[in-house]
Amino acid sequence: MGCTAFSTAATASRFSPLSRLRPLAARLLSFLAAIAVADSQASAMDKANPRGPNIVLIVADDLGYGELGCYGQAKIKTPCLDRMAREGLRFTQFYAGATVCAPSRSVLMTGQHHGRTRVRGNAGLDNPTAQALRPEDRTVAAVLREAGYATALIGKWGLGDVGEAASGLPRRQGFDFFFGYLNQHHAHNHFPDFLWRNETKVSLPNEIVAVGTTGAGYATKAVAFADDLFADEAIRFVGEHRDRPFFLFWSMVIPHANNERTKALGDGAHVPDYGPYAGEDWSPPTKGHAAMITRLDSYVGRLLDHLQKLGLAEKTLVLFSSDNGPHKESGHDPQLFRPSGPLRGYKRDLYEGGIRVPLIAWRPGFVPQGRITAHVAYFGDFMATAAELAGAAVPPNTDSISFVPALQGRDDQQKKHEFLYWEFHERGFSQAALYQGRWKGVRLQRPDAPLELYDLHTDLGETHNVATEHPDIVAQIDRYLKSARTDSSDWPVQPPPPAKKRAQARS
Ligand SMILES: [Ca+2]
Repeated sequence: MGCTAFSTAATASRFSPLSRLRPLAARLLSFLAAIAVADSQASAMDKANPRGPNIVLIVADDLGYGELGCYGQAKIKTPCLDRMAREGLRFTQFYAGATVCAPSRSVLMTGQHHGRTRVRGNAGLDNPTAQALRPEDRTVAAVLREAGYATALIGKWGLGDVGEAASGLPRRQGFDFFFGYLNQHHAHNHFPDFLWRNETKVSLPNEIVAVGTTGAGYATKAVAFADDLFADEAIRFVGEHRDRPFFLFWSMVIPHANNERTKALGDGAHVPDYGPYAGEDWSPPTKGHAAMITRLDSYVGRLLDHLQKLGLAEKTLVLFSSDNGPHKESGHDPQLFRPSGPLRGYKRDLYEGGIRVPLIAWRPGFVPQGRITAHVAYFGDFMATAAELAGAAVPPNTDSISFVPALQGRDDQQKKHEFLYWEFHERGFSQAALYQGRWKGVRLQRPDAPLELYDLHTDLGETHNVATEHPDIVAQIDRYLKSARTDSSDWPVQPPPPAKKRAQARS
C-alpha cells in the first residue's frame, strides 16, 4: 500500500544535497529555510495570489487522535495522511469544538466556543430547530463567500434540514453548493438510498431497510458508498473552480458507525471492501473500521495528487482534522487500535480522548515541510485563520485566534488562548476548560459537581486529579466556567436524567 509524493518541493528535497548532510546540519538548514519562508511571507496574504489561497478543510467523523500512523497508530494504514504530515505541519494539541458532531461543527462554522455557539448538542428529531443555524448566525463560509470565494460543502452537515430547521440549510449559511447528508441520523447510513444536491433529493441505487423517517437504516443492496461519491464531487469541484479562490468543506462520514446497522446486524462498519485487512484474523466490523480509515486516507491522497496535477498545490491550504474523538459503536474491537492513543476517553467524554483530534496542514511553500507544532488551537480558530488568509474581517463576538503564524512555522509570534471551553448536555450538564494549554478542569454531570484538575504537561492521560494540590488554579477555572457561557433556551442547564433514560441519549 503506497502513496505517491504530492509535493514537488518535497520530492525535490529527498534528492537534494541537503538530504546527504549530517542530520544535525540538515535540521539547522531546514530551520533557517523555514525562517526565510516565514520572512518572505510575513503577511498571510500571498503576494503572488492577492485574492487569498484556496482553502480545503477536510473533517473526518469520529476519527480518534491515535488512528493515523503519523499520530502513532500501528495497525491501521494511512500512508497518504502520513505523507501529508511529512510534507506539511502536524499539530499535537488541537481540539474539536465538542465531543459530539453537531456542536463541534457549529463551533467550526461560527468561530464561537461551545458555550456561545448556536448548536450545543445533538438535538435529535424532537427539537430540530435546536440543531439549526439561524439567519443571524455568521459562518466562515459566508465570510469567505463575501471575500470572493466559491464555497462548497460536500458530505455531512447536521446544522440545518428541510422543514422546521430550514434556516440552517447550507445554502442559507454561506455555501454556494451542497452535496451530501443534511440530517446526521441519515448520515449513519454509508449506503443511503438518497442524498441531497442543494435542496433536491438525489436517488441512489442502494436498497435499504429504513429505520425511522430520516433516511437512516442499512443497505440490503449496497452499490454506492457515499464517501466515494463525496470524493468524486470534491475532485470535480476543485477542477471546476481552479481559476478562482475556492473554499471546500469536505465533511466525510467515515469512520462513523452506522448505529442502526450495529443494532440490527452487529456490524456498523459497512464498507465496499476490507482492503488490506481482508486476510486479518479480526472480526468483520474490526476489519471494516480499519478499512474505512484507510479508504479515507486514499481520498486525501487523491485530492493532494489532483491539486498537484492542476498546479494548485502552492495556492491551496489543505487542513485535515476530525470532529470529535473516536467511537466504539461499530461492534469492532476498540482496544485493538487504541484509537485515542495516549489520551483518556472516547467520543462523549470531555477528557482529552473525546476532544483532542488530529490536525494536519499542507501547502507547499507556505507551510514549512515536516514540522510539528505544540500550538494549542481548536475548531473555533478556523474562522480567524480563514478570514486572515482571505483578507476578510473576523465577525464580532467570536472566540477565534488565527493560527496562520503557526502554519508558517512562526510559533514565537503565535497568539495564544488563555482558556478553551467545552460542555456536554447528555447525561446531565458537564463542562471542561483548558487553562494556559496545560491545566484541564472537568466538571461532570452537575453544575455543582467538584472540579477535577489535570496537569496535561505531566499527566497527558488525565489519571491523577490534582485539584486539592492547586486550589488557586481550581478557583480560576471555576470562575471561568461560571462566566464563559451564555444561556440558551434550546440548551438549558439540566441535572442528570434518571439512569434508565441515559442509554437512550444517543445520536
Ligand atoms: Ca462526529
